[in-house]
Amino acid sequence: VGKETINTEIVTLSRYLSEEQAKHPEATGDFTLLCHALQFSFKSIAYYIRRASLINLSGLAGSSNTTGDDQKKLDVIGNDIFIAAMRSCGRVKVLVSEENEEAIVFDHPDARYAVACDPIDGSSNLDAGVSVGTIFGIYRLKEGVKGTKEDLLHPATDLVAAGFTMYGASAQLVLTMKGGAVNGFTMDNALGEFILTHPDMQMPKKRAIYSCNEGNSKYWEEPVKEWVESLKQAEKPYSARYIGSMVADAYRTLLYGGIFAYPADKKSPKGKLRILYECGPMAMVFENAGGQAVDSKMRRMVTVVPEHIHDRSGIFLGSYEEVQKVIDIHKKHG
Ligand code: AHM
Ligand code: MG
Repeated sequence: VGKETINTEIVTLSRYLSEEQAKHPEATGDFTLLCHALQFSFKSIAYYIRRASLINLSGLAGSSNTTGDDQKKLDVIGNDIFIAAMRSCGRVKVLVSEENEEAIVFDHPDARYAVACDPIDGSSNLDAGVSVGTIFGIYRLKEGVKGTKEDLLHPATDLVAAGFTMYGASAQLVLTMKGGAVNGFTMDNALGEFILTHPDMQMPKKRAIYSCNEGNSKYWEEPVKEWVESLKQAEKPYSARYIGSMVADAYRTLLYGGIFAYPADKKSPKGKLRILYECGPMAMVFENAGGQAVDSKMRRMVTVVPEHIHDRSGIFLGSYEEVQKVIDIHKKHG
């Protein structure tokens, strides 16, 4: 009879965090606590998204977010869950969320961290059951700072940790620390734990897949047009894959290789995606997994400093060689 082999040495996210903390004798445990609060918010958001159609959360909440997009009920709930988790862990002083125009400052005098997040990215896809996710970046505050939104106006090279979740067939968590590996966890619903299923993710150096909203091509600058055309005219033409949900497009790109792009264009000269809680954290993940990420000026995305907390940028991220092609074509155009 089929004897199931049971792995009794599972690495849960909690175990992983404890082991990481143990590697740093100077650590106070604050960061670990903050990550536990993050984990709880991911689990809750995943749960509510699954339940959404059942408990009739889909539909408009009747308010708009900072950019005037229609705000869905789940956006509001996801944001509230995230804010509550960050406040209650007591380790976060400032929080910037896509859903709040102003930074949220918590009254925790000893807190040493600042967090940027998009609680439910890709939410326009929610009612169609397409994968959405949470993107986050964590900064350690400089000694003695008061805690204001200016404390987040730093490049992603200053992030101590970053990552994203994708609430798909199962909830996935991709997490990386400064200068460290990229680790992928999968939510085991029966255990209620994120399990380390993709240790030390290294993305393929190249792959013939491109992912962008080609409906915008009319507005693209010449180098971008030339680049996409070259992919389509390649000896073996590239495959197009575009979900329209950054976490899902990025997750596929990380696993299979290829490139995801949302360039700045004539209609949106600053791009669409946000530096602090979309481009920056994703760029850190991709670089740590062996890929590249640049903005529309071909600067390393992780070095770009936002002037305002909700600033946007063009972005190209993916396999090392695929992004290099974009850089080379832009260089040629000067
Ligand atoms: P959101 O933060 O309002 O959800 O918007 C971000 C999303 C990304 O997930 C996705 O990559 C992009 O917007 C899709 O934009 P478009 O519909 O213009 O292709
Ligand atoms: Mg978003």
